[in-house]
Amino acid sequence: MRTDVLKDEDPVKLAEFEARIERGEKIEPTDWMPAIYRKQLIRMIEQHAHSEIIGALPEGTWITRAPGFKRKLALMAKVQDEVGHAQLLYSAAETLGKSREQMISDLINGKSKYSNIFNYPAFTWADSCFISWLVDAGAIVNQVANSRGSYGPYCRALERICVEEAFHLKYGHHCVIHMATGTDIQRKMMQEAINRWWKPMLMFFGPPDKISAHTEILMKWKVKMLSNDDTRQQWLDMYVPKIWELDLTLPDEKLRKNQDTGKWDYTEPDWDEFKRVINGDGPCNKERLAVRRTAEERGRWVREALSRPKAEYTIPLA
Ligand code: FAQ
Repeated sequence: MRTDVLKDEDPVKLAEFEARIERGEKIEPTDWMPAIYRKQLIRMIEQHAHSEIIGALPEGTWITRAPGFKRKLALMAKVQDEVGHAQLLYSAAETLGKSREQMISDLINGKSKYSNIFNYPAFTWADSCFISWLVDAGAIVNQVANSRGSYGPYCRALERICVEEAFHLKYGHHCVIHMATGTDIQRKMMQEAINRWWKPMLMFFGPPDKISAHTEILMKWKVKMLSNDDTRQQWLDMYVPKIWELDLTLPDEKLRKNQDTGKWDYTEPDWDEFKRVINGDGPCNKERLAVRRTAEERGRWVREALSRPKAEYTIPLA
C-alpha cells in the first residue's frame, strides 16, 4: 500500500523528507511534502478541529444548569476554550491548503468525521463532569504525544491546547471528586454516568491497531506518535486507579492490569456500534450537526460583512 500511494513522488525529495523527519526536524507549510502526508494531515487536523467545536455542545448544554455560580463560570470558560482550540486547529489545517469554509461545509454536510464520543447525550450534570475529567484526559494523552510530531503548525497548536486542557482536567477532576464524595444521590449519578460513557470512552482512542487504517503511515511520518492501542493503554494506566480510588466502579468484569503483559485486559467495545456512530448514525449525530448548521446560517451575514470591508451597510432601526 505504501509503495502504491507514493509511486508518483520524487524519490530523492521523498528520501530527504523522511530523513528530516527521522532527525526530528519540523516540516513547515512551504516545505516539500508528499501529497499523501498533506492529505492525511488535513484529514486528521480537520477531524480534530470538528471534534472541538462539536465537543463543546454536550457540555455547553450544562452551562445554564450548572450547580452554582463558580461551576457555571468555570464551565463557560472551558467550553469557550474548546471552541478556541477549534479555531487554532482550523488555522493549522488551512496552512495545508484546505479553506475553513470548505472544512465547515464538509462537517455540516456529514462528509467529515469528528470524535465518536460527542454523539452521546449528556443526560445529567455527572455526564458533564465525566467529559471534563476523563474525555479531556484522553485528549491530553493523545495531544501531548502528538505535539512532539513532525508538522510544525499542528504541533505548535497542540502545545498551546494542552496547556489549557490541563486546567480542564483539574476542573473536571474536582467536579468528579465532589460528586463521588457527596450524597448518595450524587454518587449514584456519577456512577451511572461512568457506566454510560465507559464504552464510548474506550472507542475514543480509535479502532484496535490491527484494524486501524492510517496508523502505520502516520506513525512512520511522526504525525501520530502513539498507536491507538498504546494511547488507550496509557489512559487506562493513568485513570482507572484514580477512578477506583474514589470508590467508583467500572462496568467491565474483565478489567484488570495483566501482570504478565503489563497491559490492561478489558472487554472490547462494540466496534460495529463505533462504525455506525462515526458514520452518522449515533444517538445525537443529527442533533449535533443541526446545531452547527443553524450557527453557520445565522453567522453568514457576519462572514459576508467581514469579507467585504468596503461595502456600506444600513444600520437597521430596530
Ligand atoms: N471518532 O485509521 P484510524 C477532544 C476514524 S479532541 C471518530 O485508527 P487515525 C477535546 C478515523 O478518522 C478529540 N472517528 O484513524 C475535547 C478513520 O476514518 P477515515 C479528538 C474515528 O486517524 C474534550 C477510521 O476511524 N481528538 O476530545 C475515531 O489513524 C472535551 C479508522 O481509524 C483528535 O482528533 C474516533 N474516536 O486515528 C473537546 C486527535 N477514531 O478518516 C470538548 C487527533 C478513529 O478513514 C470536550 N486525531 N476514527 O474515514 C488522532 O489522533 C487520530 O485521528 C485518532 C484516530 C487517534 C482519533
